Amino acid sequence: MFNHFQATVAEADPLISDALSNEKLRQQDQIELIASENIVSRAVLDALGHEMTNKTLEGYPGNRFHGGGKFVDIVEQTAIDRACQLFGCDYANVQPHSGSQANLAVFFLLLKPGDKVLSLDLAAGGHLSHGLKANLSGRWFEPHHYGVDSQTEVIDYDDLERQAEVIRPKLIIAGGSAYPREIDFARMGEIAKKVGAWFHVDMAHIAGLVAAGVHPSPFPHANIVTCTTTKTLRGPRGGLILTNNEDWFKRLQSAVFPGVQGSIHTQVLAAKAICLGEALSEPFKSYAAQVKANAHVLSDTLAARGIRVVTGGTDTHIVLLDLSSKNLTGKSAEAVLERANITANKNPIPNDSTRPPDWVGLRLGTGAATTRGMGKAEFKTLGDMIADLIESEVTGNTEATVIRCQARVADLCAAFPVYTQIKRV
Ligand code: DSN
Repeated sequence: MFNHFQATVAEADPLISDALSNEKLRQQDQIELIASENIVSRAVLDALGHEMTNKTLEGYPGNRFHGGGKFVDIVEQTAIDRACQLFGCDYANVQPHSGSQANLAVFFLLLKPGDKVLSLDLAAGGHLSHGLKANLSGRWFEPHHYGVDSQTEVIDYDDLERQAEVIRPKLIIAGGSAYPREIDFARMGEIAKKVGAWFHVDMAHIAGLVAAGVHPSPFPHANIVTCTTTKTLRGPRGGLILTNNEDWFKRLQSAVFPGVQGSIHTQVLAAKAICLGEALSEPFKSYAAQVKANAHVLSDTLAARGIRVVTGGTDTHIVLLDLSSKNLTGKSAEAVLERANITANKNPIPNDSTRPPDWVGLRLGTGAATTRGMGKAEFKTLGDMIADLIESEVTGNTEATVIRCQARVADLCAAFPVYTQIKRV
């Protein structure tokens, strides 16, 4: 007889069980180069599947709307303390269900509908939750965007300053999803101060690099900082909000709950606490340094093979390719890489089309494959394979290259397994 407490997914729901098993195999068999992905530790995975998921709680540690929260209080307080220690700030809210929710809470805290926001243009590497017209942030507030210099493709801070002086935004946002270079947080903080704006840094992609000290910190320049715990921080899906402003923090607590969220994802808080603890460790510092070193190798290899790297390189885990001179779209490059079991994503580059199928950018990131243990030699191999695959797509003669790369990827995946070796039936 079916036992609610004992039946495994395979017994309870074969359809979903198959999808889960196949996803696990996919992760073992493909090399993940999507810049927003990573591979969490076994400890983080265990926490995500823990019975703590059954607990409903609203409010904050020691001040809840439901009983029975004493163990979740330990988890949440630990996550808060570790986040503050890791990023060198005084206050952290660890409850946001995602980076976009964290950003929404910041908007709710600091803005009134119709207020002006100045953020990085999406095609220049910004994020949809920073004022894209199709997103609530762009509908309820007045979005303005700064871009990058047409030659260097790096943020033109003088131009940003001129724009800020004319627009007089209430909030200036730094950060995004596909900006591969270090951001001058000090300069942006000065510009915000000069025009009377608050300065918000969304460090979602680079949080792990900041945590490890291999990328400058937004503190003390930013008034408020958000991030996901997912990407280079290598934790569960979710967000954080950090600040040094005590007055704001009290209001921020209510901006998150009940402002934009209800009850917390208790088991995710446990996973966040674990990943933040991991990020405080020495091995994580070495990991983050390797992520950057691998990105340099990947970028240099592709550039040497005649593929244009946006901004001419990278200071982070992101390598953004411009395929326009190859007459290829990011979509077609993504597809040929996937046939060879290398996963990446099409992305806009500065001044790209607004239509995703026409984008000429391909975004690569080194976070996940570095977690598997791949180093410079493997990223040189990957760079050469990607160049070969792109060239084969240009000539329209992909078959032999795809087959050769599939074999090489299989060797690499076997040499750098994820979790334990997966049993195949
Ligand atoms: N913003 C999306 C990305 O960077 O891929 C998801 O986090």
